[in-house]
Amino acid sequence: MSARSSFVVVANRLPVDRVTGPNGSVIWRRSPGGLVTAMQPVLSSQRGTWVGWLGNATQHGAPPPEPFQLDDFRLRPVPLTQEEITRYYEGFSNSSLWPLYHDAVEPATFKRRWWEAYRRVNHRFAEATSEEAAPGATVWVQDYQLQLMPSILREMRPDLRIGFFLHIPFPPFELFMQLPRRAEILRGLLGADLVGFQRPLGARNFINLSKHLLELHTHSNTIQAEDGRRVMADAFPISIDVSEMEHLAESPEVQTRAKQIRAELGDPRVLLLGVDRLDYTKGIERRFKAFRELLAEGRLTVPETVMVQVATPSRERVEHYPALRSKVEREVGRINGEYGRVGVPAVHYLHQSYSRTELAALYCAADVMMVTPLRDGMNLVAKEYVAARVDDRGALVLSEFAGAADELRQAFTCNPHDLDGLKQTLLHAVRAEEPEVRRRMRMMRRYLRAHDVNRWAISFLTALGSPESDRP
Ligand code: GDG
Repeated sequence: MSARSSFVVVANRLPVDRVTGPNGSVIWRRSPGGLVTAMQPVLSSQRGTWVGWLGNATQHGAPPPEPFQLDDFRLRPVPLTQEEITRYYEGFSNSSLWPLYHDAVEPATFKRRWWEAYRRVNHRFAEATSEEAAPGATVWVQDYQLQLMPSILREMRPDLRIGFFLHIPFPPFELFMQLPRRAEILRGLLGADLVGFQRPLGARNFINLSKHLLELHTHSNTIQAEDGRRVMADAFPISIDVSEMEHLAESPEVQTRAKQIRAELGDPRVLLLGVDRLDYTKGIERRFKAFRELLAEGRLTVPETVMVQVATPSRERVEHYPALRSKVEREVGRINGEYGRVGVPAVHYLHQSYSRTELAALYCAADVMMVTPLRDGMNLVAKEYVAARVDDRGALVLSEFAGAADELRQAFTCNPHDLDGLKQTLLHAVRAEEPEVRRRMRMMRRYLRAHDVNRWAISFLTALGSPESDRP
């Protein structure tokens, strides 16, 4: 048995990317991201361990990778077979749970063989965690792929303090009830001491389901589980590393690049920007439709206005995603065909991944940021845009259906299902006078600086009653 940790993070993915070193050797590099930034101080001070899958990066048929050290914490890989990737990850996680938890904006698919793989993989994650966790350790489980893990782990290790955080929305009763194995999922989550959600509504839905589906006694935000334990459910809105984004945005490299981007786009009067994973929950199609109608009505014109849409490749082997890509690309072709000119497209569509620096430069260059998901747990892009606007400029158009709308209250909020309303909001943001834009941005920046991802981690661990929350 290894030297065991008093703090263990468990997530579907390990926070590393595979790069090829000299002579073709494999090197693991820390991948950027808010979650690892938030966990880093606790993981370092507690000699912590992160348990997760290495992604498709491992060689098929190779022996399971050994745990290894990265910076100052330990990584414990959990291997998945190709069949498990198909059934647990692409199947139950991303074709059943993901659409259902996002208001079924695309229909969820259920296959019985997916469930068996989901259960098996959750069990494997629990076993690996049990081996890594010291007596009385705190374990923090992340997200919808691992909802059975808290109860499996509790069965194996009743001494542990277990927290669970759901990054995506938790659906209302009517939707959750469609889920085959709904009671097992709920019991899985109730294995935790604390179940965290992005919004208060998610916590309420969870408490309501515990009461009506499992007939458990609930009081305020606690639930009495079947074994008599008290489980707490509450909202902990996640955030970003605000100062990292501010520093990036202030750097001469990003400032120069932002100017260059605007120049390359022909110095438009209004630059509209969207940055999303290419996912049907993000409302990319609605956004294009609103833009096309505004151009058709002459309320926006090219080249005074141009739109840049970064659509990062995502889940290309999962149902609905290839079809979404085709629809989006057809729409871009249509808009450019009708409203572009030689050398001046109306929409610059980029189906690529970019560096953090390039993203920051895009944020700094954009006059209007469009974040219009049909449903989103939080949406970190909205928060990154605000953090990047160190000049207090830029208007954020934000869907009410993103968790971020609870906090970024000075955004230009919209209902993306209401196309006329969306067009109206977009125009409002484009035409807003500078003092109004600055006032809104200043207030959102002030809020965000006081609510960064560090505070998120500390408040969750404090509510969990974990000694790890007493860190500097
Ligand atoms: C889930 C929930 C919740 C995007 N393109 C590139 C790139 N990104 C980065 C963004 C941002 C992140 O990816 C996307 O985060 P979101 O929050 O917008 O969305 P999901 O991926 O759906 O995340 C969501 C989140 O979990 C956290 O709890 O907010 O609701 O769905 O950070 O900047 N990063 C780089 N290149 C790209 O091309 N480097």
